[in-house]
Amino acid sequence: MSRFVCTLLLSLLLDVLVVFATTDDLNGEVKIEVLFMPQECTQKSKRGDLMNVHYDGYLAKDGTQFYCSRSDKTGHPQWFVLGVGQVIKGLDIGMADMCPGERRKITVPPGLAFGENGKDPVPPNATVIFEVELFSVSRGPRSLEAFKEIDVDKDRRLTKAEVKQYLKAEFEKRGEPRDEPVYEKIMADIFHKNDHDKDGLISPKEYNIYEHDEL
Ligand SMILES: [Ca+2]
Ligand SMILES: [Ca+2]
Repeated sequence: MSRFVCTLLLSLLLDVLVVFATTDDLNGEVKIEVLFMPQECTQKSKRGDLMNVHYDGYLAKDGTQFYCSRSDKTGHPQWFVLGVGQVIKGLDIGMADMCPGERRKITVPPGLAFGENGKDPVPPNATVIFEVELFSVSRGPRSLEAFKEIDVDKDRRLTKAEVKQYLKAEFEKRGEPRDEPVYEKIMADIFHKNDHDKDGLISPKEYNIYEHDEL
C-alpha cells in the first residue's frame, strides 16, 4: 500500500474519531472531532504553551462563517497562550493535547463561547464551530523557574529583548529557527496580551497568568 493511501486511510479513520471533553460548566460540552492527524507528533499542546494557529469560525445553526484568520489582517496564523483565557474557553479546552499539523473541528456551546450576549457578528446564545489548524506549539514561559531563566539581568522585569532571546533559544533548540519578523510578531503579541500596564516590561505579577500550570 502506498504511503499516500495509508495517510488517506488514517485520516478517514480519524475523521470518525470523536472525542468529548467534559467541563464543569453546565452549559454543555465542547465536542472535538479530529479532521487530520500528522503521522508524527512532535509535542502535544498543554496549558501555558504558545500556539500558532489558523482558525475559521462558523455559526452552528446555519454554517455562516463569522471569522477567518486567513483573511483577517495580514492572514498570518494567530498566536496565543493556551489555557489562560486569551481565546474563548471552548477553544482553550478544545485545543489541548493537540499535535503540530493536526486539524480539528471544535463545536462550542454558547456558555463556553460568546454567551448570552453574543459578540458581533455572533448572535446571543450561539453555538459556534471552529475549524482549527495548529502550526506550532512551543513551551510557554510559565513557571517561576522559567521567569528567572528569562530574566537574564535578574531585575525581576522581563524586557522584550530578554523574552525574545528566550523564545529564539527555544525555537533553535527544536531545530526550527525562524526569521526575524516572526519573532517580532510573537513579541508584539505576547506584550500586547501580558503587559497590562503597557510599560514595555512584564512584571512577575503580569506574568502570573502562567503560574496556573502545574510543572
Ligand atoms: Ca530583566
Ligand atoms: Ca508591565
